[in-house]
Amino acid sequence: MAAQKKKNIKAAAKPSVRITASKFHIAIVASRFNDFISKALLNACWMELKRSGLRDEQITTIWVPGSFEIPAAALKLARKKNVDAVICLGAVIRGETYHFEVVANEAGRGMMQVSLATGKPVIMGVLTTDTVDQAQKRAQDKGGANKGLDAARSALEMIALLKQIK
Ligand code: INI
Repeated sequence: MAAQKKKNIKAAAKPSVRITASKFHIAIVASRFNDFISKALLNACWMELKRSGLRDEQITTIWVPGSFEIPAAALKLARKKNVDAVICLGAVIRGETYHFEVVANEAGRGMMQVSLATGKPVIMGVLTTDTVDQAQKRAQDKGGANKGLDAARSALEMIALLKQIK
């Protein structure tokens, strides 16, 4: 019993599937609003996908005006037969009004809806922060802190995992 528990906990700490990127096609939807953050996320995401073995032609990137528009584009891409996952990148940074909540909540809800409706991984690489500084810290490359890198890894893991579940 104790040994099985130990084994399960150990297994949870790292991806349970082998990630081989040779045949995947990944679509990235990036938000132009706060594009100084989106570009930094995109760069780290792209580098990680390439490091994992994807070729340029296996990655499609499209830009939308703001994070609120991400789900509509993600849905169209996720419905494509040759797209295995959609990675969404952007930054919603709190301002003085309720707009932040609406954009952040609806973007998040929309991404999850696309994933559940299509059965494909839709990765939430949209930062929701109180300040620009918090966003910049999560979009910098020092110490592997860039959430674009995490988004790439999550996409690859989820593609492999969902394909494995029969
Ligand atoms: N879009 C973002 O991606 N981040 C934000 O911080 C943001 N703020 O703060 O307003 C934002 N707004 C634009 C929104 O996503 C839509 O593009 C716009 O409302 C038009 O539908």
